[in-house]
This record gives sequence, structure tokens and C-alpha cells, in this order.
Amino acid sequence: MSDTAVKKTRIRKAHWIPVVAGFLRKGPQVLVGQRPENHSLAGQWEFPGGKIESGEPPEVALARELDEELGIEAEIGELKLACTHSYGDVNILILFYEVKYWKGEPKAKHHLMLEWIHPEELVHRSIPEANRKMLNRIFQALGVQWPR
Ligand code: DGT
Repeated sequence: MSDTAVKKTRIRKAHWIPVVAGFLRKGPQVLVGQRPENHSLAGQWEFPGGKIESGEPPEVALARELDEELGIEAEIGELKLACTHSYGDVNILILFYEVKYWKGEPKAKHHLMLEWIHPEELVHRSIPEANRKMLNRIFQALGVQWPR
């Protein structure tokens, strides 16, 4: 097999996981959660969300994840950002949605801890590599400047 054929085969066989995450805002702050122990990326700060189940529309998946993780009934807004990242054998596609409205107060049902933070603080937090490399676009989507 030629090099190109091998490459094409690898691309076709790559394992992709679609993920949805939400930007929940409270004034200038955004909600982040610390990933639990016994999960990949334990202790890192992420936007609430998770994997899309087979055949599930992304907005439905995010509403389900926000219910499971935070105990809220959320109205999913605009798609703000999409990014891909490779964790070696697994690739993820993350869709970030704006979430402006919800019923209930977010509770840490899944995360070690939840925090409302100014987005600029993400620079100093331990966050998933997928988010780190997209931070300038995340800031843009959240309408904040890169901190000096
Ligand atoms: P895992 O990864 O097998 O331990 O399973 P879960 O249930 O902890 O992972 P889950 O459902 O949160 O899947 C989200 C995947 O996307 C996970 O590999 C982490 C990655 N990810 C990267 N950035 C973010 C983010 O901002 N929010 C969320 N929710 N996931 C993110």
C-alpha cells in the first residue's frame, strides 16, 4: 500500500467522539466545573456538557447533560464555537453553545465543584488541552479580551 493509501485508511478509521458544552453566563461571569476523580482529565476545569449519544441532536444532548450534571432545565441558544482535538487514539469534536436561560440553580451533581468565574481566569486554571489551544476563540465567543 502506498503512503497516501495508508494515511487515508488511518483517517477513515479514526475514532471520533462528539461532545457538547455550554457557556452559562451570570453577568460577566461564566460557569465552570472541576472534572471528577475517576474520569479522564480529573481536576481540570471545563464547561458543563458531555458526549452526544447516538442519534441525539446536539441541543438535546446538551440540555440532557445540563440536567444530569447541574440539575437545571436549560434552553440551548446559539452555537458559538466548534473545535476538534486529538487525544492520540481518540479525536473529539466539541460544539460550544450559548446558554442564556435556565430554570433552577446549578448544583455540582457530577463535578467536584462549580464556580462562576471571570473568563480571563481560565488562563491560570488547569483546563483541557482542547480548550487551552482554543482559548483565544473561547474569549472571543464570550466577548472578552485576552488578558494582559
Ligand atoms: P470520560 O472522558 O470517558 O472520562 O467520560 P466523561 O463522562 O467524563 O466525559 P464527558 O462525557 O464529560 O465527555 C467530554 C469529553 O470532552 C471529555 O473527553 C473531556 C472533553 N472536553 C474537553 N473540553 C471540554 C469542555 O469544556 N467541557 C466538557 N464537558 N468536555 C470537554
